[in-house]
Amino acid sequence: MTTPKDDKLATANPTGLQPSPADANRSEQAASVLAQQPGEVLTTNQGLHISDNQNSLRGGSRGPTLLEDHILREKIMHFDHERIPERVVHARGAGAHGYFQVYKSMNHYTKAGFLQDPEVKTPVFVRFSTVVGSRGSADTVRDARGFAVKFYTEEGNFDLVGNNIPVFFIQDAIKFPDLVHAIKPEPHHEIPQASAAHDTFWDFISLTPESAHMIMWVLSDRAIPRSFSMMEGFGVHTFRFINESGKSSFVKFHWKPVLGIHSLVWDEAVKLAGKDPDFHRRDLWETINRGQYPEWELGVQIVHEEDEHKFDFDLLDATKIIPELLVPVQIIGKLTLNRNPDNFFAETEQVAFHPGHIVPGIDFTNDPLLQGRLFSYTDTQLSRLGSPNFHEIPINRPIAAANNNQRDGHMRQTIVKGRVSYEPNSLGGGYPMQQPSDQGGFVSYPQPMEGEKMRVRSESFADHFSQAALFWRSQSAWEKDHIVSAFLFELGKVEVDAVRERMVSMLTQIDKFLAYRVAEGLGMAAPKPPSGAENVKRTNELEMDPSLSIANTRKDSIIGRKIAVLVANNVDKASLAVCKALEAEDAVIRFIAPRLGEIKNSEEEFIKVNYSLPTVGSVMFDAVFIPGGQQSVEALCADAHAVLFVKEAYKHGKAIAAHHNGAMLIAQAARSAGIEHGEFHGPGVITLPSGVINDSFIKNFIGAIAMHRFTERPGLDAIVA
Ligand code: HDD
Repeated sequence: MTTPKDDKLATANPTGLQPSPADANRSEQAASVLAQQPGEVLTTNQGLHISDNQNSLRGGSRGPTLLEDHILREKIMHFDHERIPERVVHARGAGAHGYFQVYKSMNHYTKAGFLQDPEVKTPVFVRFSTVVGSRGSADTVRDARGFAVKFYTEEGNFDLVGNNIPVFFIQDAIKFPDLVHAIKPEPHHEIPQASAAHDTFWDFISLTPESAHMIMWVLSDRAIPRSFSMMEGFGVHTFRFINESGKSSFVKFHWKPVLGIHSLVWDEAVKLAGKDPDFHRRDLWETINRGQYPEWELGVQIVHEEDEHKFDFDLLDATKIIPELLVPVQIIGKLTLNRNPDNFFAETEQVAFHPGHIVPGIDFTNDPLLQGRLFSYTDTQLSRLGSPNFHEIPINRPIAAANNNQRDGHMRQTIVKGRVSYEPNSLGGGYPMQQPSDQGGFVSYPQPMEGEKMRVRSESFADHFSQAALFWRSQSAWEKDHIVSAFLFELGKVEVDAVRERMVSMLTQIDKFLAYRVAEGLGMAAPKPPSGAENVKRTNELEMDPSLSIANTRKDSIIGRKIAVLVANNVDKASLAVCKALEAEDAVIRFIAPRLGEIKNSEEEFIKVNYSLPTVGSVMFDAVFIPGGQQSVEALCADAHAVLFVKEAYKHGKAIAAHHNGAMLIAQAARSAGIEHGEFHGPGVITLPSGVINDSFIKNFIGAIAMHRFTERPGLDAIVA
């Protein structure tokens, strides 16, 4: 993680409210008005000073409000129109500013300017999102997460509009409206919100075998990330890199989180939706404010043009990955998010991404999903942001100069001087004029085209199950358990038997045992897989790929991990040495007590309580520490919230540590869980019954937090938390 200090961007910051260098013609006066902080005097939109903002204009103190009240009418009118249409998908999101730096020049593969010079910091704005829910839905629902990055490069904006899952549900964009209609709330009663667990979605999926691979990812823990900064991102499609001499290679983009990939478990996700529906947004906001800047490394998988057909799947098929075992990911740079938006609406809500925003050196392929997206994104901004001038909204402006003859339209900001708004012209000296390709002007990659016009899916897109099966085989035992449970939840909510049956039948083509477990859990008999289905192992015959399992992620850091310290009056001061040690590793300490306010430690010093027990839950934290102190621990043992806190932390496999008689609370929680000898034990439960806090205790606790979760504890299934 980087520290808050430096970060002078090589280029001007385009996304603050300062005027962008791109807008040479923009009126200085308008820019300074835009840039104003809230002023001292309250005014109307026309600048009239307001003397009374408490009372509307009436005829007499008890008389009717007068239509004449222009101040009232202006204020209410503006309020009435505050909301703009939410995004048709990805409505709920959170954004942040930052920068990207390449590690070494990529000129061998691409001429893209921002991928050449390791000294250059390219400003970025990133928006993370859920896909299905409305703007007000909860963060922790089961869903793919959007991971959209706008690079403000010197050659124009490049938008990498990806997800945290490397494949998609469908192969052709013409199916997108059907997919979205199926997964959104059902149209007759608008139920359910932000959830795929209903008939129409599974009806569609069960009739759309190309979705099998994506479904496996969405039902895995990837779809309930612990944090935006602990999830991967993917460009999904195969793109092209083009170098200076015009040579093209295929490229897949990856974002690898520096903190590793970590997820919630379903029970946490469900509880968080109530305890803290803004869990991911808050986490992003707070980590940036603390200066623990989230980071991802940019990786690329490069396939030479001549190798296009060496795989037994099609690179143009967005339901397929290129397994990392077949083409390793080269790490080429780093993205750092270091500034929160000043205003959610102006920046996060109004940012407009588009996979068609590319720069010289990057180009499209014929992926039919990507091709359809190229139409959709500009089009949607017209109704969402209300005008073809959405590129003039500060967050969307390129830092590269934007000069053309597009004019007018709703909400036009730029005041272009002169009489010329056409090309070619002589009256304007010929400007702005085209730039020849050998001087940097964009030309599309001259890919040869052939064939007749037809509505057809290529035969090379026909295998829908090999990679779904590869994903399943690559999962650890506990990940497989979580996937099965997810199917049982999702399909358990389906009301039409035939839909469930078709889904189980689809699963037989992925893995017979998976289908059997799901069928059994749903109280059905698993059908036999179609003949030959089980012999299919294609994708160049890999048995598994370790990069597909989050069990293999790094587990050596506790940066940004939130540690709940359960305390009450007379907590032992010496125990609290643990807090300092964890803070030194950049973990976040929060004191939680039965009530808000302050408590006193054993030496009569005050400790400010961060949260009261009834307002939080262990689901909001990564680990629990219970310091010693007879009176403190007795108060916690008598508090049902504290007991539940520890019980849930144990159930969810979190690190739990206790000093001295702090262990009494662990025993109390175990008893409440019906554990016979009143002991929670197993990996990740660390106690120090006597003696002072020592290095080995701290080291064990830190190691346990970094592990993220212990799935092998005894008796977990039996504990109801
Ligand atoms: Fe999309 C938004 C990602 C397929 C049409 N999409 C949107 C966002 C992300 C993605 C991250 C939110 C951007 C933001 O934060 O503002 N979409 C994807 C990925 C896809 C994909 C990774 C498959 C690989 N999308 C896709 C298709 C279509 C769309 C096939 C239509 C044919 N997507 C849209 C949209 C949205 C959008 C309707 C809604 C809001 C917006 O564009 O600006 O145009």
